[in-house]
Amino acid sequence: MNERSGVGEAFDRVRSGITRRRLRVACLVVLLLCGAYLAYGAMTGITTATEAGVPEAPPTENHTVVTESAKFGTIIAYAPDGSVAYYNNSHTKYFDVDPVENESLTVEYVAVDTIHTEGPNCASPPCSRNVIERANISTGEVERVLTRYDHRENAAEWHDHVRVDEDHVVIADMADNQVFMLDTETGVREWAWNAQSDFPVDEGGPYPGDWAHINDVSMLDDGRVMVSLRNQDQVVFIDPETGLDESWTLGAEGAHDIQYEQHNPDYIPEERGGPAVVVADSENGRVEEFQREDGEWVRTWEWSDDRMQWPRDADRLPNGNTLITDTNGKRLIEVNPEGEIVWEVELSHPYEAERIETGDESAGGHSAQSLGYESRTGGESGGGGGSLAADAMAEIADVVRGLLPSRVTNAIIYIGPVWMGRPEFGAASIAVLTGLAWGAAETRWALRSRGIGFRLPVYRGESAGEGDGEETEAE
Ligand SMILES: [Ca+2]
Ligand SMILES: [Ca+2]
Ligand SMILES: [Ca+2]
Repeated sequence: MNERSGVGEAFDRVRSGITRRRLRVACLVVLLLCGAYLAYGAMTGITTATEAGVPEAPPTENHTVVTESAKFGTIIAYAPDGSVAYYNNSHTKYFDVDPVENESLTVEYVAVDTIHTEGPNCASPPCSRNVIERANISTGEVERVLTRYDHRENAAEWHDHVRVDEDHVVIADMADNQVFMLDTETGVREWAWNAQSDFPVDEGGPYPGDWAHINDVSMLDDGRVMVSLRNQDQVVFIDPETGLDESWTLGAEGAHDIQYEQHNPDYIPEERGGPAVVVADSENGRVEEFQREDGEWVRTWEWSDDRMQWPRDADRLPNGNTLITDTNGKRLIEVNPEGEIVWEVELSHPYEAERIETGDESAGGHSAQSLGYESRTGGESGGGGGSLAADAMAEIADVVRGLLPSRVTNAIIYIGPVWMGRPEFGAASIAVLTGLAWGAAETRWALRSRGIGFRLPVYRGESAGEGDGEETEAE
């Protein structure tokens, strides 16, 4: 008996030794393959950190300008033939960009510099220096319009502004949860609306750190002011005289089926088929449009494909198409009413785009309803980049994206390497999961060899009392 069981134990040991070795080799091979794939991505991926890395765009009518902000900031303008007409990366981040009226090749933008050294305008770094500047994309000439320092870096950026006239701008001021009109000559604030006067501080983001995250402001032709409170998931309408008009509010706190941490809503008035709002529904990974019907907002259009990840701008163009920045999908696309991508350029992390000579944002565009737009969601974008491996990695990325909360996926891509697209995200996911599984297996083997088993906190049978005998071991 003893001899037999000794042989049996030896056999088990050999068998488990082979199994372990095979598992180790398999894990190592998977990690090496993922590493090779990621290294290839690092070498061949697009990065717009330098002008030389910016890809050409397909030809289109008019100039296209786009800003970027993440690890580095850029403003890039494409000529109609698709060549890069202008490039600048001297600020830390670039956000809003608007055409300048009556100057077809000049744009006005908001950019931010992070100040790391103590100075007269920054007592305890890091601080933010928000600037408004104008750039002539044909001559390259840059003119500073306004500089404003803020005492902190986090959630102190200006993400949008509107020019009212030659001496006045309206600012979306994230640091103080307000929008205000500023006389750029005198520096005097002439009007302000603060979100704290209408919204409870226990809703939205953490107060006072990044509570409302006001990321967009628009001046409507009828005199109202439209404001995007990202962290409240709401687009609100303000009458400068009487304040918030709650009956017009689009979305609700936490109502993520309507919109989830949206960016860049554009208002389309009645004379162009509205009232409607076209908006980037960022955390839901889609762009959408709502039409005002009988005092309610009704969704009339939504668009996404399997690549779209954290879009942050959507402009309805006068030609009927929609220009979309897909930040973590790393591209700028133009979609037609049938839902087809008709123009596309790869970028590192686009924030906002303008097709200049077509008016600011959706100024010349008509509503999705009046243009007969067809909704489309979850369509194929053409895989990960053509190759079989890229397509397979992109498929795996989609599975992982489906399992993780969108905010987690977006945070990983935002802080991840700039070349990390959808296929690379898939490869990195496999590597992390393999590493975790391997680590867990090694830990378990090491404990077992020391005679330490471990129990799951769930036991089969009716009694879990001591001496019951049946141990459920973690497998
Ligand atoms: Ca603007
Ligand atoms: Ca827009
Ligand atoms: Ca835009």
